[in-house]
Amino acid sequence: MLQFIQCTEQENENDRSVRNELLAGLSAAQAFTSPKYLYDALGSKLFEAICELPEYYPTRTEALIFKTHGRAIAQAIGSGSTLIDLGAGNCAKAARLFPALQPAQYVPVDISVSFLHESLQRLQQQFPSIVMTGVGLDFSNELLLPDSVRNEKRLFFYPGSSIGNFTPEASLAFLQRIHAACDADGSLLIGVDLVKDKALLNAAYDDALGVTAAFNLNLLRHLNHLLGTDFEVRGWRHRGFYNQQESRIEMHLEAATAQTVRWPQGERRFERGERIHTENSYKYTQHTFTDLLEQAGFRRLSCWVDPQQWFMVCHAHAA
Ligand code: AVJ
Repeated sequence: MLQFIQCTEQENENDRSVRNELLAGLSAAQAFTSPKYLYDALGSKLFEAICELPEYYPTRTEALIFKTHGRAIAQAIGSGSTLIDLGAGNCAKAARLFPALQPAQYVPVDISVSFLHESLQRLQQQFPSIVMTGVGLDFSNELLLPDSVRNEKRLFFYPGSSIGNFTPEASLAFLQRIHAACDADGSLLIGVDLVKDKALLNAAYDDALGVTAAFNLNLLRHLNHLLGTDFEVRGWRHRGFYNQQESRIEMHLEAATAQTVRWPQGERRFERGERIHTENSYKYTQHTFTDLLEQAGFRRLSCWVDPQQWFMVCHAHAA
C-alpha cells in the first residue's frame, strides 16, 4: 500500500511569513538566515556533492557505522517497526536498513511530499510488503503525524547529524517532541557528529574544491529569487570554521567590499568584512549527547562509534 499526504502548507515563493522572517534576519545588526534556505534545487545537489568530498567525513563515517554494526543495530530495534524517516529526501539511507530491519510501515517525512514521490514509488516496487506513507510536513516546529501512521512500535530515524543545526536547547525541545510522539514501545535512531581535531572540522566545512563555498554562496541566488534582493554573488566570500567555545561549526557569507543590497521594500548596507551568519552545525561529545537523550526522556541507550570516534549513532527507547 502506497499513500501520500501533504500536512503543512508548502512554502511558496510569495509566502509573506517567509519573506518577513528572511528580511528581518537580513536587516538585523548581525545579519542571519535559517540554514533551511540553503536547500533550493541547486543547493540540494551541492549538498549531495559535499557528501562525496574527501574532507566531508560525516556521511561516509555514519555509513561505515551502519555497515559495521548493522546487525547489532537491527537487533536493538527488532522487526515490525513503524519507521518514521525525518527529512527523508531520496529515502536512500532508510532503504539500506529495510533488509535487516523489516519494518511494517515506512513513513518518509519531508517538507514537500513531491520530493518523495519518485523514490517512494520505486521503493514500494522493491519492497511490496512494507506499507509506505509519504508525509509532507515541516516537522521543525511541530510533529503532528497523520492518523494513517501507526502508533505501534514507532522508530524515529534522524540520521546525518541534522540535529546539529539546532542549538542544544532547541535540540532538547525537538527530542522531547519525538519522545512525546512515541508510545512506550517507541524508539529513536539518530546520528550525531562528534567533537574532534579542529583542523579536520575546518577542512570539512571549507574544502579545497570550494564545493561548500558554492553551497553557501548559492544561498544568495536563492534569496534573490525568493525576495527580489540584488545580491552580487561575486561580492561575497564563504567562511566556514569551528568555534571551539560554542562547540559548533559556523558558516557565514562575508562582504568582500562595502555594498548596498536592495529589495522591493527596503535595503541594507554591508561594510567590507561584515557577515551574514548562514548556519550552525553543533558538535557533541559522546557524553553530552547521551545526556541530552536522557534529559529528553529516552532510556536504554545503545550507541556505536567508528574507530576514530568521529561520529556516533544511537538507538534509544522511549521507555
Ligand atoms: C545537513 C546539517 C548535517 O552540518 O554537516 C554540510 C550541512 N553544511 N556542509 C552539516 C552542511 C555545510 C550538514 N547537515
